[in-house]
Amino acid sequence: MICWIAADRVKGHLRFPVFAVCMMAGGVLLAASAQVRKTVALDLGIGVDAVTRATPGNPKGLKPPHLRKEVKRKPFMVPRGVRNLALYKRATSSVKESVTGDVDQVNDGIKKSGEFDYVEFAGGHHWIQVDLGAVHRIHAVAIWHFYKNATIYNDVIVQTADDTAFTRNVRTLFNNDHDNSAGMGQGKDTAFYTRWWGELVDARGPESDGSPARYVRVYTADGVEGEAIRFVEVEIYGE
Ligand SMILES: [Ca+2]
Ligand SMILES: [Ca+2]
Repeated sequence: MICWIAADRVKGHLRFPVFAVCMMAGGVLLAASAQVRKTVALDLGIGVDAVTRATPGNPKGLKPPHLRKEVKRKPFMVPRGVRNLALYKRATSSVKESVTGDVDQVNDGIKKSGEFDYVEFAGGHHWIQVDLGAVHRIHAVAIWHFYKNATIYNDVIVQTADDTAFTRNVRTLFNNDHDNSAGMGQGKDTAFYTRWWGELVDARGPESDGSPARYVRVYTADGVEGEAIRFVEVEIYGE
């Protein structure tokens, strides 16, 4: 530790110190302040004009046992500067041909839920995938399935990996396949109604500094009443 002390000395006695600066202490304080990053509430861009304000209501059919009670989502805090990295990046899917729409629609920035605002896949358990082009630290994955008519989709699983084929360093961020019907492992996350505010998957990690990812996959099976798989938009927030 390096300190300077400026003082008036009178007859060999220290009369009063004028200032003392301790570089080590200062350095520690600076380092600590650098670790505490300014966070802001994530803005998903879901203003009135951006989404379809669907008629409220819930499907009257089956209610899966792991269905979550709907409550207003708390502000989701992320470091300042975190933005949607998925927009217009390369998107692919597990199907050769969609029933309607194009896979590019999952990251075209359009989150409305009208007649032509989604890509639809035939039954099964399918995925869409976005290549961020490089490894980023991601903090959230936001998903809009078709929501004009509220639906509960089965087996929603969100994973990241280091390669496009998902063979290396596969990590699961979200899995609500409570009965392992998709065969990818039993998930502990809850089922949810599709809504205009989207489903937000937390990727901030234990240190709140995000998760490294390049490839992000979102799996979905058909709805609890047999609804077709329809993706409207997927956003991946990171830096
Ligand atoms: Ca879209
Ligand atoms: Ca299931």
